[in-house]
Amino acid sequence: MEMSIIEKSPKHLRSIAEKIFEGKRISSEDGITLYKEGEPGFLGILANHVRENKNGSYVYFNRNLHIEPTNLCVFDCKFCSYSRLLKQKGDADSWEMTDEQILETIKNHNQNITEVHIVGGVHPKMDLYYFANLFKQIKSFRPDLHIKAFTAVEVEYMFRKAKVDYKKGFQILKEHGLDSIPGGGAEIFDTKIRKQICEDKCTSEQWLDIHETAHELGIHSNATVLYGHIESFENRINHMERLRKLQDKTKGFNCFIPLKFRNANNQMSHIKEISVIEDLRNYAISRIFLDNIPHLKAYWPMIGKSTAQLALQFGVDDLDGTINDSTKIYSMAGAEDQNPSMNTEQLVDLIKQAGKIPAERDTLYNVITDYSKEIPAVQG
Ligand code: V47
Ligand code: SF4
Repeated sequence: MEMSIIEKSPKHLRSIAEKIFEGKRISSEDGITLYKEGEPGFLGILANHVRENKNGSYVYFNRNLHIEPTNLCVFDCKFCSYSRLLKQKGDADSWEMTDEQILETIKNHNQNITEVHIVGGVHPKMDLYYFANLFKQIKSFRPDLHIKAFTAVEVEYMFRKAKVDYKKGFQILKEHGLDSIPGGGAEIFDTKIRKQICEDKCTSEQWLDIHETAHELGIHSNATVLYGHIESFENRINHMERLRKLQDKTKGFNCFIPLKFRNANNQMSHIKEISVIEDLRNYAISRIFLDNIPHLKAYWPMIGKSTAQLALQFGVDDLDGTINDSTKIYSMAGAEDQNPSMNTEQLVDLIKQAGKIPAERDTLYNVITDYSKEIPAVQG
């Protein structure tokens, strides 16, 4: 069956498939050909081959808590449904958490979480020393809790305001407890597209420089792409090519997360969302192209649980976490699930139904529970 799909493909597609089966890197041109011509069945076989080599049949997840300190933002990204401009401060749908509220949220949360993920709008008062102090307080009562915080966009603003360079800024945050940074804010690196969808925030070069500096200091990170709006296949491949090049140098990216553009309640609502088939093809090509990034994540609060489950056949090996608070980024952008939450039992079932092996991980992919080896008491 597998061979027949590959064998009956045109010669130029078969030669790309051969490279992949031989463990060779595909070129940007190959990547564009796959986007233009690769059928889902063909791409699924190749992506699954790559994921089996890297991660076997494991599908990873973690127990995490998302905190979004504010949705007030100095920037005005056209695709963003979540942020509110400063003039909307005080409106019913804008919020600002105090440091006490953030600390209380963590203290009151289920103690078996291993990670807190802190991202939000870029508040005009966003202060490096304030957050450094907050991290210190978090670590004082949960020293083992991994703090994954601030996209490159937030970091660029915060360090610029504090008048420190990226290295110094990260050194300060790290000393106070920052462990890693998430992958947001990358959007699309192409300058022309970036200008149309998010012209006022950090540039692509700054995003890449910030991640490079973090990696040099031993701070791991993730990378994202925002796809399915006005970008071309060439733009997507160019985006991944720049990430692949940086990863060759630093090896600091843990995971790649394609983020599907959702069109509700934003300035790009006139753009139609792409199909699930296109999502699956995109996961597969990302897995094949980014041969040096160990993991590929389907972020289920954004894409939905069913598509995330399907994506496990298209190279995905990570489903983020058992989010049982509410991240609002996607519910406000039109995701089906308005209160995204899944407990461990539901996540484990979803993975098993897809014929894969669930594994709870920490942020750095050390396995905490391998579900092929034991049946632990399931906790919520
Ligand atoms: O940078 C905003 C995206 C990102 C929309 O590192 C949208 O583990 C689709 O990066 N449609 C922030 N996407 C979230 C993010 C993230 C999420 C989960 C895990 C990790 C990780 C990172 O959300 C933004 C932007 O690309 N976004 N609006 C929208 N309408
Ligand atoms: Fe602000 Fe981030 Fe929304 Fe852009 S995507 S407007 S930086 S919250």
